[in-house]
Amino acid sequence: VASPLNFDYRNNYLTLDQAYLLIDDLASKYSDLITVTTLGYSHQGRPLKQVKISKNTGTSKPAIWIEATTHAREWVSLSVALGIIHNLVNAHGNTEKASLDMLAAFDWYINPVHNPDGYVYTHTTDRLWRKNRQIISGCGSIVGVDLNRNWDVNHGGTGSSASCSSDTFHGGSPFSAPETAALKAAVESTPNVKAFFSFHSYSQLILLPYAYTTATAPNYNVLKLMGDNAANALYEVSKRRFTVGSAAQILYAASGGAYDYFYVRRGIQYSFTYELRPSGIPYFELPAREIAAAIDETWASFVSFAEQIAAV
Ligand code: ING
Ligand code: ZN
Repeated sequence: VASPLNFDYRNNYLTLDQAYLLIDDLASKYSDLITVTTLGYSHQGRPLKQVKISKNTGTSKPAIWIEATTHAREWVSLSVALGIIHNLVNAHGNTEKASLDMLAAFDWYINPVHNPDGYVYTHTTDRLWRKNRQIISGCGSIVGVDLNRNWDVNHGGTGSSASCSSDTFHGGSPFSAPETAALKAAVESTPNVKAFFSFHSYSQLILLPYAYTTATAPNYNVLKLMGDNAANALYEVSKRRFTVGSAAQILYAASGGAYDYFYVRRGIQYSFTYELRPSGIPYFELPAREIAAAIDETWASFVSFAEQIAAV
């Protein structure tokens, strides 16, 4: 039966329409747990879906925010976001290995496709497109802002470009992209946000603040221990090694990124960016047959993070 709930997101990459149908169907199936809203609209007018997963336990809980598919070509980040949504509500995959009751500990907020215009473009026109599809005055026919350079932390600084044609074009000003402005507002209107996660690919890394400077973050040692434990949990599932460290120290320096913004500007102490599989070739084009393994290994590490964050 061609119900969206049967879309096999663990073995195929979904189109935007399929992913949105799946999310809406999950929300109607688990209406006691899932609320889907629109946190804003993309440049081309597509909804930015916000999935809230919350169990009514009569107590208020800290929130954890997740965003994925900031970069259009990083398809496995959407797969992992869908896997997290599914595992949070449904005893699927490795959920039973969680010693923590994830829904008793936190309210979960997920923006699974932060860049829907770019994502559609990678399906229709250019598989390796990265930015959004924004028309910018002064850029002529060259479109697109790098949404992970458009946040207000050292905006326009090292590791970002003022050139319209660059893949790291930071945009004219912080939050000039409707997508980042909308996500900023959504996160900032959420009470008691304890942690923030961005999902990207590729390189098999768990990145800690900062990206914008090689300086060492105040709680680096705590974050490094959390990340190492999460990477070990991942290794137990798939024997894949993920390296843990600050983006500027182990990958490259980059200004205007989302997780630095929430860490530096909003005081969210537990702020991470994943770089999912693969480690190298074939880069952004992870074969569909590896999606399920990527979801399961990432989930194990994610549960480890949740356990550790719940304990501090
Ligand atoms: N890598 C990230 C990028 O935006 C990153 C690395 C993470 C930079 C967090 C800044 C902040 O360049 C990919 N693959 O997109
Ligand atoms: Zn990316």
